Amino acid sequence: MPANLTPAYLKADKWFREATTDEEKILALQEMMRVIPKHKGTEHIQADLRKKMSALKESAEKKKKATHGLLDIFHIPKSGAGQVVLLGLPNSGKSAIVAAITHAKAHVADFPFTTSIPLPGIAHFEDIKIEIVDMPPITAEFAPTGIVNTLRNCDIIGICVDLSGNIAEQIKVCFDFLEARRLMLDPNNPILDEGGKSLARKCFIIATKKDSAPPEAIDNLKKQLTRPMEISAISVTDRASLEKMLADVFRLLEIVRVYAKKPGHEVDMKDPFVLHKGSTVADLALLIHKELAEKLKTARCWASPGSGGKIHDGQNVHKTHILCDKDTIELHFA
Ligand SMILES: Nc1nc2c(ncn2[C@@H]2O[C@H](COP(=O)(O)OP(=O)(O)OP(=O)(O)O)[C@@H](O)[C@H]2O)c(=O)[nH]1
Ligand SMILES: [Mg+2]
Repeated sequence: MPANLTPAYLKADKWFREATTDEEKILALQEMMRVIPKHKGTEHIQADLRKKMSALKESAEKKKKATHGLLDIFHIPKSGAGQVVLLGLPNSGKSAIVAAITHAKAHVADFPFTTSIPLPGIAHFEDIKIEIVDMPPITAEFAPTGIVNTLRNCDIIGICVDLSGNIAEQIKVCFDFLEARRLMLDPNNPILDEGGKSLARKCFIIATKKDSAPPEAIDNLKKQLTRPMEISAISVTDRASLEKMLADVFRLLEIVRVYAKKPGHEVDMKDPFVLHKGSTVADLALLIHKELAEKLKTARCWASPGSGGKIHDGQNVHKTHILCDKDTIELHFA
């Protein structure tokens, strides 16, 4: 009986063949097992996939034990309100961004492959911190092995495109790289891990070196995009463009800042709690302390001016109340 393999299966198969780590191969195999047409004609392939999966899981486990305690330079622990990992071709200006908006000692140079390992830095946006990770470059032929892990674990991928260079080539290389590894969000075909979490990441374009690009470069870039994507045009010599890029990142992170107030005390406006958009008063209590959350009785809210004036200052709110950016919340416990 013919197997009649579908385009979705062939895509996952390509992902598997191009994967360079056991973790990535396991993800691709899971996807192949999920999308393979389930009928008699594919039974032998399904059995082969199961065999490959158990061999890979065993090998991954062995490697984990063998390298226990060793540092994985491509594993960048998250810090701050969100993590942006930069992706781009050599010389596209990744390190210059990290050097311009963080205190990290990113090495900027006018020759390719200057950066060889990831380097995180902390940028400040208003009253929160955003982590920006400088990365080694990719080309059509080469990408460092661990780079997919760094990208897979971030909140947002910042695709750096040098506006003064070959825009079409940069878009093609970066999009092909991300699509082949299922790192780009695809609402029509979401890829989830075993826990139901998305394996793809939100991406946006950081269009670099706008000071030395021809005026039509941005329009040219927009024409090259095969799918809609936000663009932040920057130059490291233009502070305002970098501030605007951080504001774009803040919006893309879809988070809210909430200031906690103890009853009878002044509000602490310096160090907000950061939650996902749509979080409630109960989520805030949980973030502050699990045990306290169980004892949460009532809450009062001083809404941010941008929330539409539906809440008056100090109004009692239910624990299911959805928080807005810059709300001040006073929690009362039993
Ligand atoms: N005119 C101008 N030059 C820039 C800008 N950003 C970066 N450059 C220059 O572009 C060159 C490459 O910048 P890098 O930041 O080192 O590029 P990279 O993407 O980190 O390069 P790799 O480490 O090889 O991946 C350097 O000479 C920078 O000075 C910019 O906004 N305007
Ligand atoms: Mg660099």
